[in-house]
Amino acid sequence: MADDCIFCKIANGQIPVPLVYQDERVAAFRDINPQAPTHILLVPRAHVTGVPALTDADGPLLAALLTTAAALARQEGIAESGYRLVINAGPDAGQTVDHLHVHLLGGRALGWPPG
Ligand code: DGP
Repeated sequence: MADDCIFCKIANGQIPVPLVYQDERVAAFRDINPQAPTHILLVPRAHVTGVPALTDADGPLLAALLTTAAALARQEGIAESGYRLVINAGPDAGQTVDHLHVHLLGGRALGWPPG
């Protein structure tokens, strides 16, 4: 856990944000600035700065993030209508929090290409 990381604090309960899911590896909570009717962030509970920091050893963590996203999409009722998973990496992609996070977006038609 990184002392100055907001997502570490949320994922580990130091900042009281309602979690929509948690287990030993993954936590999920609603985005503070939702871009769609469903906008959930899934994060590892351990601090990982982002995609560029991933290694082969993170395979099980990535599988857990994606399967949890699929389960939450079913729970949100958007599995059939469709949804998008987004991981922003670096400034051009608009990454603002340096803790790996998967955006789960759905509940409306999402444009392509993204802005
Ligand atoms: P990104 O641009 O991919 O780094 O997305 C970061 C997202 O995190 C952004 O959509 C807003 C969200 N966010 C930032 N701070 C907080 C917070 O304190 N609580 C919650 N729930 N979401 C946050």
